[in-house]
Amino acid sequence: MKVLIVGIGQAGGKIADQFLMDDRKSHVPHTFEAIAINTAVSDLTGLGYIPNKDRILVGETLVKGHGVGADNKKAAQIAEDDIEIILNRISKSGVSNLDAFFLVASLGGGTGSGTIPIVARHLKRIYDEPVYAIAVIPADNEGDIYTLNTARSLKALLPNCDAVIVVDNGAFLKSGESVKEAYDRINGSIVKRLGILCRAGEARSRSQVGEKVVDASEIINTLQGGGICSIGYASEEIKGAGILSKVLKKKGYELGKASRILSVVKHAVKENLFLPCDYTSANKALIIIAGPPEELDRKGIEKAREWLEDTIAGTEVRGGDYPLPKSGYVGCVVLLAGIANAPRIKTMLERAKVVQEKIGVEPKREKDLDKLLGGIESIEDAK
Ligand SMILES: Nc1nc2c(ncn2[C@@H]2O[C@H](COP(=O)(O)OP(=O)(O)OP(=O)(O)O)[C@@H](O)[C@H]2O)c(=O)[nH]1
Ligand SMILES: [Mg+2]
Repeated sequence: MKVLIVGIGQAGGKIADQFLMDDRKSHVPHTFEAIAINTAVSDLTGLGYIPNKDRILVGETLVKGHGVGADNKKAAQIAEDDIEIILNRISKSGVSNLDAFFLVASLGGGTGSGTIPIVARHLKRIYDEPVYAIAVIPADNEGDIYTLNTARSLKALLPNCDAVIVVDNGAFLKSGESVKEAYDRINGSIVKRLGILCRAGEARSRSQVGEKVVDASEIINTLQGGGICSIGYASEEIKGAGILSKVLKKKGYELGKASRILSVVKHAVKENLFLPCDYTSANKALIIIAGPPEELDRKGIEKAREWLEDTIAGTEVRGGDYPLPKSGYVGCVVLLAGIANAPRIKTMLERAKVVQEKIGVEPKREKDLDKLLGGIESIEDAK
């Protein structure tokens, strides 16, 4: 699958940069191309892999390269004003070969949050290829303005792109870890999970062609109908076979492979989603099992697919394999689409409404201060 990653704002740009780094190191490069959009020069300068020509500075006349300071309405206006600059750059990045656009941004700040729905709407207007968003949402403790920004952005994003893959920063935080360590881990996970998803169907050497290849159309069909989506991941190390399993293997039994596959899939769905949610409310799903070819047991993949089909609300569950001959692990990526019940999103939207009302009320303290200052003589009053 060929994908153009459009990284917007600081978080989005960093993630897009990491996609490109990972792609160029991969044995199947050029799955991902990446560009970055920002209102802040410093964020663009900090990138390491996206070439300078693909770093787009917008809003120069208005904010002079200094960013919008978490004002996502201002960012949305800038994106609308400078949309031709953005679209022109995108049209030069080999769009004719693409299978999909992935726009990535954090919804909590200003630039990424305000720009992502505008770019999505224009790309959908111009191109036939699907437009997906990877939307990072702030952890609960990040403050009111981040919550309100996220809610505003999500409201504009959902109707303007084909699917929104939500990544909850809060679900990843570990105690004792610095913010930078946490971001690096989250960003790495985004690149890893989407890398497996998008590379599984790419042409490789014969030993790496799966029995059941997941190509771009299966990913697109799963995401069709969109709404809120999530991606889970889990892996298990393949340990040396014990005596019992060796004896049983001689007698023709394949012990453990199928149950290992089922166990990693359950783990990914139940405990390791980008957005913790009621996974049973998903409408569609796609499973990719990655690992050495001899571990990719067909029956196991089928069993896992059937389990998920029985578990989720919808009935469309696709499955495939991704052979990685040298890997010591069996891993799986599970894409859940059309999630109807995401309590984390509901709570966030409810909180955003309260914040919005709070902002609408004139701060009382300021009024009191005005009244008190009114009684003080002015410094400029002539005596
Ligand atoms: N996962 C992840 N989240 C990040 C990263 N950097 C910042 N964030 C989160 O993103 C939000 C802030 O968004 P940024 O991307 O920094 O903001 P921006 O789009 O550049 O917007 P302005 O700076 O306000 O113009 C907060 O919720 C942060 O927790 C990152 O590298 N990874
Ligand atoms: Mg910024």
